[in-house]
Amino acid sequence: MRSSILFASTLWAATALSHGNITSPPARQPGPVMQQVCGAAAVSAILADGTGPLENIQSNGAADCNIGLCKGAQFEDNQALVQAFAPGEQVPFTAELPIPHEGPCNVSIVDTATNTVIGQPLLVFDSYADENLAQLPPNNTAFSVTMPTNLGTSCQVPGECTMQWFWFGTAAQQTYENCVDFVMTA
Ligand SMILES: *[C@@H]1O[C@H](CO)[C@@H](O)[C@H](O)[C@H]1NC(C)=O
Ligand SMILES: *[C@@H]1O[C@H](CO)[C@@H](O)[C@H](O)[C@H]1NC(C)=O
Ligand SMILES: *[C@@H]1O[C@H](CO)[C@@H](O)[C@H](O)[C@H]1NC(C)=O
Ligand SMILES: [Cu+2]
Repeated sequence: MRSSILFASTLWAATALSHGNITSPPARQPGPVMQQVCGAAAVSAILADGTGPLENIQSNGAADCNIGLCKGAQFEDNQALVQAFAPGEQVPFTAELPIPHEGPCNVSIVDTATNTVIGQPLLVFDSYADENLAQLPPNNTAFSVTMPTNLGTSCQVPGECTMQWFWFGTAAQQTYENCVDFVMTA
């Protein structure tokens, strides 16, 4: 009995804490504007665990709050984090995956006004964060993307585009997102 209670609480801790996020480049954080748009509970959920899935984040239901884009984190709270990348530049990423969940992952450029992907994804893992492997491949936590050379005048204004890391743990049914705000330099 005691051991099953212990087991259950260990499981609970495992599902409640620490799943994964991007550690570099700097990615969007929650802030006061997110609190206005999505409510205090959504901000608290991210502050409680910055590696948790979207499914742990409760929206206030407002039309302007989209937890599915950057976990609801707002550009206005993150203007100091905007990166500048050149066409063709290789951008290295690091991620932490304290609790891996096997599933697809990708990095794509998203038009923030419409929440649509621009062009092709920059990187695709058909199988990412596979907890059944003895060790995760090194490219799960250190990878790089090549910035496209065909964006034209898109993504030159801060906030227009964001680079979103997206991972879905298939069995866990958990979705992870982080957004790196950037501008393309000419
Ligand atoms: C990643 O999670 C950690 C631990 O909760 C948090 O301190 C950090 O701000 C998170 N980073 C991002 C970009 O979400
Ligand atoms: C990224 O992966 C998710 C999960 O499989 C998928 O829903 C989404 O369409 C993918 N994005 C792109 C741009 O391929
Ligand atoms: C990551 O590394 C694994 C193992 O070496 C390889 O099979 C896979 O193609 C790599 N994926 C990407 C997106 O680079
Ligand atoms: Cu998880």
